[in-house]
Amino acid sequence: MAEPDRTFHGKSYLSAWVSIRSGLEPETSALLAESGLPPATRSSSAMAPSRFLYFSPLFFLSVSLVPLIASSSRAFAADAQTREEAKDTNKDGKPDEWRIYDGEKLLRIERDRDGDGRREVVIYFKDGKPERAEIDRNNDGKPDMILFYKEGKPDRQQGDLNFDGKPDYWAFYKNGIKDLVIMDKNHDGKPDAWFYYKEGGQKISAGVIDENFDGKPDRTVGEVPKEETRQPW
Ligand SMILES: [Ca+2]
Ligand SMILES: [Ca+2]
Ligand SMILES: [Ca+2]
Ligand SMILES: [Ca+2]
Repeated sequence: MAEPDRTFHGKSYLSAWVSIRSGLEPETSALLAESGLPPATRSSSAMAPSRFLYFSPLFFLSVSLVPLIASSSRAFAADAQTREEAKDTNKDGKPDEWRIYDGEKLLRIERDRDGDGRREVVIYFKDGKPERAEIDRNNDGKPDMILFYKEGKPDRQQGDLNFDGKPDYWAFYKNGIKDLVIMDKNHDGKPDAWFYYKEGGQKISAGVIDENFDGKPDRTVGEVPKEETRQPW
């Protein structure tokens, strides 16, 4: 078996994943908590023996980023119909979570997770279930990570890890559990890495990597599902 690719923009995969993960984990956990699912793995598995663990903590857990939707629907917070309830969930005396209702109907939850006054997480609800979650990880006012729910469970996600406005990360879920991550590591718009998750969505069981970005896979590790045809959207 070939050694897995251990570099990612000059960093080892491990350190790259760790830094990506640490950026995403709070959001991921929060979003999954909203959906009623357990938080994403907080993997200590980087210490474990399998060589695939280089990837496994990783990736990115569960949320996803998306630039595309620079939407900002927050604007209609001021609708006459809506009301906002503020909460101080971390008990520091300042509100950090807001629930916006239309009458009794929950429209969205907004969060300021770092206490800077900006609400970087917005979770949209429909019929009482989360429908979409957006995160602005670099505080530029535009979401760069988005998680779509289906029937209240995570369904797919898309993200812009390098904040260039173009998606480079996609994740797919089955029954609310992540089972495939596709990445565009060199940010040229073409996917070049695929990671398949084991049942449970916490460990990677197989990966395919196009290391020189010529569109042809150079490295395959583990057993890739035969019928896999999913592509970034
Ligand atoms: Ca904030
Ligand atoms: Ca952003
Ligand atoms: Ca990008
Ligand atoms: Ca690429």
